[in-house]
Amino acid sequence: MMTNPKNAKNTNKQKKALVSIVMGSQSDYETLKHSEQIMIDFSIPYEIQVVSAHRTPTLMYKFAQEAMKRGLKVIIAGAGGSAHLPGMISSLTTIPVLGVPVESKGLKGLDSLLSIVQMPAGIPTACFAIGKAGAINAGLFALEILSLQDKLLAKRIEAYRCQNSKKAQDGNKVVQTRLREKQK
Ligand code: C2R
Repeated sequence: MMTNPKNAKNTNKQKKALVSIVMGSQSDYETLKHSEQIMIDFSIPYEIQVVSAHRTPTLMYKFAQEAMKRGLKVIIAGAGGSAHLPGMISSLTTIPVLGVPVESKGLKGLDSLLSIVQMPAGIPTACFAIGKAGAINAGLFALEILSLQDKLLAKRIEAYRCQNSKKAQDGNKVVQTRLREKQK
């Protein structure tokens, strides 16, 4: 039976954040709120804050160096333009860092994408799609990492995918009905 992830019980009673969502500026929240929503829907303990490699380098350094000790398992880092934040955090911790390129005004996020994706060998930093799709997928990918140690969470992710499949099939029914009407 399919379960709605929104109604699913919290599989993780602990309150300590497992996932940290960081962004270069408050203006990135419109994008990173989609990663946050995934954590809310799946009842994953998370934290979210503005940390910038450029504007608050000391804070970024402290955050990355203490991340492991604090029990974080995954970091989602979103930034736009000259997006150094995900790579810089990766260089300071071995916790997986999932980079989300935020759409920039000038170059529509291509700059952010290239800044995150072109890491030198040795400092792996995942890079997702620009904007909302990337933020959602980074959230889901974080869940998939956590689900390696949590079978119930893995089942809930499967249920979420079933729901997406059903939505796509329902969409196809609408398209096919329109087609039949046009062919009458
Ligand atoms: P403002 O809207 O505050 O001017 O920021 C942010 O991620 C944001 O998309 C504009 C853009 O600057 C980005 N920024 C970075 C970093 N810090 C801020 N790319 C960083 O450390 O990588």
